[in-house]
Amino acid sequence: PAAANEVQLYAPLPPPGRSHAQPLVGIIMGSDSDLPVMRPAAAMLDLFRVPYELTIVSAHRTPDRLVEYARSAASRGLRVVIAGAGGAAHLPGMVAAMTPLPVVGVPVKGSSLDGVDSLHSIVQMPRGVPVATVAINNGTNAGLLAVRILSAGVPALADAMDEYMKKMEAEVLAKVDKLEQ
Ligand code: RP5
Repeated sequence: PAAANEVQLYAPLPPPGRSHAQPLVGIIMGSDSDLPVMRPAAAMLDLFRVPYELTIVSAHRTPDRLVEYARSAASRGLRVVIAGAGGAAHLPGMVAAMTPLPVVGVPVKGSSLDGVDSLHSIVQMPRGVPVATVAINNGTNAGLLAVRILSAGVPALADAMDEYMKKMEAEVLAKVDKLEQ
């Protein structure tokens, strides 16, 4: 029989971008202006049928909400948190400081400094408090990384990731063929 988490992971696909019954991944961002960067993370979770929740938590504008979110994340059943922020991007690091869950950080490019400010704010965590930081504006990779983290205990999800990688390889090889014709 399938493990409970496999059943849950492969539940019928809900409408994209909507919260699910028991989210396994929490996608949070500092502002609604981060949405265009963070929606691709949700799209990847939709693709792999991983239930998630998506909301705004600002480290600076809603500090009490940040504490409540991070402290309750694990007990609410989340297994991974994806946190995106721009500028003085303290959200991913502060979440990582208050939960034992793996945290994936997404540096969001703001209107100045090309997103390097966000990247440095997120990637330069002190020893002992890791944040797995993806490239600037790469919400897609944050979603894929969350799927990979979850797939460590779920063979069906690992198989789905393998399939995704093979498809990606085939797409590139088709381009090579076309170019070399
Ligand atoms: C950060 O400040 C947010 O994550 C966002 O990237 C940036 C700007 O926020 P807004 O002024 O657009 O709300 O906290």
